[in-house]
Amino acid sequence: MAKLFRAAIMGPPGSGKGTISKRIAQSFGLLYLSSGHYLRESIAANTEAGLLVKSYVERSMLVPDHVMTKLMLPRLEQLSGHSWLLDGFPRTQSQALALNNLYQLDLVISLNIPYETLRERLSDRWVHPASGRVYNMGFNPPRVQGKDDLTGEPLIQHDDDKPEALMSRLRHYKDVAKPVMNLYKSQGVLHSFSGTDTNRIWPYINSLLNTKMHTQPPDACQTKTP
Ligand code: G5P
Ligand code: MG
Repeated sequence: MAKLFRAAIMGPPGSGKGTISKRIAQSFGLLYLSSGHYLRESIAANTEAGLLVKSYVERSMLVPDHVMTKLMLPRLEQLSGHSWLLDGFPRTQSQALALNNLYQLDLVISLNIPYETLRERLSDRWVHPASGRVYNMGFNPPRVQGKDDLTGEPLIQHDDDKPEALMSRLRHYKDVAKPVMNLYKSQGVLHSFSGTDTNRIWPYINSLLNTKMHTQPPDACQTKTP
């Protein structure tokens, strides 16, 4: 049986985690688990836990660690015989340590995207507040302008996606992500990719995965796109 492969992708809001994860899942057959997706599912279920989650996600604030680990870890335990890719989890040191107690990751991809690029992408972002579904007017617009695809309800733009708030969120992301990146760097599994365009970063990630999944060398390096 082929060796199981466990990976995670990290990056600030709007950095392309979801877009790249879908390509990885499709090309390499990894199961893809997105923290944002499970959070939105929990919001849609309208339970007490969902309402709590909503109060954080609506303000683009991090959901508390104990809620996140309870949401993600049992799902992984059900997938013990599978290879997988995590998108958006772990995001804090405490989440990374909780995951690390259960699984040693083979690869962590970190997306390093310039602030100006993120600002442009996120300032074009519209959200369906009840479900947390996100649209981008340039890249993935709703079918009807200003309306959610599933419910037809109006979309809104977050105050947090305005430039001043965005800057502080991105700074916060960096602070919180640093110890997580240090952990994976010390384990030799962290690979960082820099660039402004997902389609230009993708071939480098694709080729790294081809190497890792077929040979799994124990060494680590920092991969930079030009
Ligand atoms: P999410 O759902 O993980 P975010 O805020 O981290 O949400 P998001 O929006 O999902 O990030 P992404 O997945 O990094 O962004 O990027 P994406 O969706 O692929 O691309 C962003 C947009 O840019 C898309 O519209 C895409 O089409 C477009 N795009 C991609 N590439 C390009 C390109 O090359 N060019 C152009 N022009 N456009 C492009 O988390 C949501 C919330 O849940 C909570 C937090 O509150 C978070 O805010 N949360 C957690 N809280 C605590 N701990 C965790 N582990 C949490 N995980 C989620
Ligand atoms: Mg995403």
